[in-house]
Amino acid sequence: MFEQLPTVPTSEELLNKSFRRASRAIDDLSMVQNAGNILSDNLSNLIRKFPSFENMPPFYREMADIIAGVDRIRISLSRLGWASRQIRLITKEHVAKIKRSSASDATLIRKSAFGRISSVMRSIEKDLLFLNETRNLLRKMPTIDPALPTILIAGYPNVGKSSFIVRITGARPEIVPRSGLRRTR
Ligand SMILES: Nc1nc2c(ncn2[C@@H]2O[C@H](COP(=O)(O)OP(=O)(O)OP(=O)(O)O)[C@@H](O)[C@H]2O)c(=O)[nH]1
Ligand SMILES: [Mg+2]
Repeated sequence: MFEQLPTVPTSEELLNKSFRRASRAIDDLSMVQNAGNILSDNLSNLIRKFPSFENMPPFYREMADIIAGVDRIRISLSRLGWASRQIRLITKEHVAKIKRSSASDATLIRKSAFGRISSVMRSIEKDLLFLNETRNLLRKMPTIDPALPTILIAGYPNVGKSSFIVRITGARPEIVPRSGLRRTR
């Protein structure tokens, strides 16, 4: 379910990548356009890679809710969407300004665009970090096929759950004798 989630880059990584690529452009106008497009596209792609919690089986939605909080994930994703749209607007606005300006002013306008884009990216820094942590946790979740019956073995520590699974299946879980008073796992 969550195995395909890509790593979520940091604000700085995204900014470095887009400004580095933009610096190869032939003029200020293309620099602004390239940096803006790369960033807003990267952000919308990230949002799309996260699954829709509405339509997923309840097992996964509840696991995600326990692990990270579905509402918190939704809020962070919507802030990424806001940032993507904001960067698109800044880009459009500054590209229009450059078209109307002289070559010497173009560089100043480009710098102002980069400054505003950077501050938008800084404002979603925590959301990107949170989504990356969430992604790392979600990827470790067990995959369960809803088409197959699922059996859950639950019980107090050290009562023989793993031993039972060994007897009835080919699985090899860890079996260790333990005092009932000490919870190590
Ligand atoms: N006497 C006796 N010991 C058992 C039985 N089943 C398991 N044990 C022993 O009890 C200990 C704990 O067994 P586990 O299968 O690891 O128990 P568990 O419920 O998986 O334990 P946790 O995973 O720590 O919660 C091991 O030393 C087993 O050898 C049983 O039927 N009789
Ligand atoms: Mg066990």
